[in-house]
Amino acid sequence: MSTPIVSDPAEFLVPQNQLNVVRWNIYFGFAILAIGVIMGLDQALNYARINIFQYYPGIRSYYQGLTIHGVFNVLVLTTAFANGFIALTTARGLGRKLNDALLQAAFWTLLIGSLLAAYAMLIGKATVLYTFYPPLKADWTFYLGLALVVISTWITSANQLVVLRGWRKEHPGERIPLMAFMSIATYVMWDIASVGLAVEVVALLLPWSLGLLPGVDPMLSRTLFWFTGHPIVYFWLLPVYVSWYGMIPRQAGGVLFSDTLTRVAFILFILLVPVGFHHQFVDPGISEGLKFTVAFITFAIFFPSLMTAFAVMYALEIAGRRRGGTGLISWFFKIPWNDPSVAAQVLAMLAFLLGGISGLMNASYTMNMEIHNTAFVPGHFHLTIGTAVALSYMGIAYWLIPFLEQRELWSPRLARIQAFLYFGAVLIFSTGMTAGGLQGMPRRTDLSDATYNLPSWRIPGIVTAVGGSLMFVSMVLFFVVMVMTIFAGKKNRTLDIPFTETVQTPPAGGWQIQLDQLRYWVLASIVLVALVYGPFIYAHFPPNLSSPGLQYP
Ligand code: HAS
Ligand code: CU
Repeated sequence: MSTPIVSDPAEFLVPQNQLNVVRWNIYFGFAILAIGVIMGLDQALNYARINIFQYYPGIRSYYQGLTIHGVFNVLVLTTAFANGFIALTTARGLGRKLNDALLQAAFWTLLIGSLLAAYAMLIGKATVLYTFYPPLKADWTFYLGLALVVISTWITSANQLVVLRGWRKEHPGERIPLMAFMSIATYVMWDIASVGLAVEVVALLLPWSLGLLPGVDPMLSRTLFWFTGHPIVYFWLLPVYVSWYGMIPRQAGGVLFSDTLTRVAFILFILLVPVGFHHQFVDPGISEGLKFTVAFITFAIFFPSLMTAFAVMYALEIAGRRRGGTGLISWFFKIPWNDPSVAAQVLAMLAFLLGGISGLMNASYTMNMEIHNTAFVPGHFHLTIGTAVALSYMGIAYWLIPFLEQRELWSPRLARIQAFLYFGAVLIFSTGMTAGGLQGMPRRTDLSDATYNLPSWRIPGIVTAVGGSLMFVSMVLFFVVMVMTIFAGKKNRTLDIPFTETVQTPPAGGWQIQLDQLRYWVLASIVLVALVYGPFIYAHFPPNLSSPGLQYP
């Protein structure tokens, strides 16, 4: 006997007006992705020293294109997708409608913020890359825009907590349904993690760009940025984990074996927020002891993903065996590979195995000395955010857009081809980047115009460009399938969210019920944050606001 992971398995329907807001979040995110992807083609070709940005209307430099690529793909798309998708999974998980005003407010805040940032980047007044390290200076509209994007996530989080409170009143003593637990834990983690970025932007960069502060403190700003900049990758990843745990087992025909393990994995992400210093292993002004400690916490944050790998693989194995798979690995070929939603997401998982390995390499202090600021790093993150997350978004879209439109997916075959093409392409692309990075090929460098080059970068550069171009072709196919589904998909009014079942109901007593007390985990996380970041902030206070700004033309 297995148990659904939502409160109201048969009956609850999210109201249509709320589904509309979810839909606009998702469509806005994908529209932004389309622009980001066009910029990406230039970045990939640049590694083969082919320069095409001058054919892009309004784009003046490689760096301007790179800024748009980064900000659109990893800051705007991810937030829009999470705000829409996780609002939906929270409502469906708890079997309750969301708060209309908060849902609307989150969408408009995100939209206005994104447009402000887009405006600054497009007019060439914010060529600062997605990490916007000062003393590189952007127009105030860029910083204000990003602040609004972050605020939209807080509004979404508030919405979840309001709905959860209502649910708890009506279900005293009950365990939070797993799908809602995962969704809420994702935003609770992010609420803690986003504080660094918020302080950096609102207290330092925005007033500086408005001329209210005399200068900026690059060291402090970078540290505040990376306080958020590491856990932000889990804000991108965890909505996908909601799908991998909460939907894929069902879609593949399997079942999730442990409710408790799933909750513990999400809680570990809340606990282990303060690892951002692993992006600053080469920065001066941070003690070796602190770097060493953070290297260890980074290895610890490997575990929730290893737990996920184990749990999801087992769910897939159950599915494969139910479908007649036998032996050690043949079950793997029995899962429904012809379902593009499953295929895209399982391919995304396979890429994440490689992305995880390269993450471990980055996190290893001595290895980091070798690869930091080289193409190895984008080689790593195009397997993680660029595939584990992005290809999963596409896989989710292959049921979500039909669900939102109540139409069938247009050409599942093309969608399948798209997923496999993307997977193959990204493997080529990342191989080029990783191999080049090991030879010192730099990241974030306009190589087509650089006066220096090494012969050993030539082949990796070409491989990167070929892989990136194929990724671009695959993305075009994705958008074709999406647009055709919206306008020409066959009407079908019976579709629902595919939610998983677990082998057992979550225990109603014992230590497991403490897992739902999110406040304990938040408190523990804050203590750890204070221990890791407290000494640094204390030593760097008051900020040294003496650095003048630099503006890239
Ligand atoms: Fe990272 C840099 C370390 C995960 C994204 N990372 C970046 C940057 C980005 C990024 C964007 O320690 C660049 C930032 C910049 O612009 O400078 N990263 C890690 C570690 C992990 C990790 C230890 N990263 C991610 C994720 C990202 C992401 C997730 C986006 C979503 N990363 C680093 C470090 C740097 C870094 C350093 C700084 C480098 C530098 O010097 O600049 C870990 O969380 C990874 C854990 C993952 C696993 C894999 C689990 C596998 C699963 C799939 C299972 C497969 C199945 C299929 C079920 C342990 C869950 C089954 C089928 C079969 C039969 C096999
Ligand atoms: Cu990191």
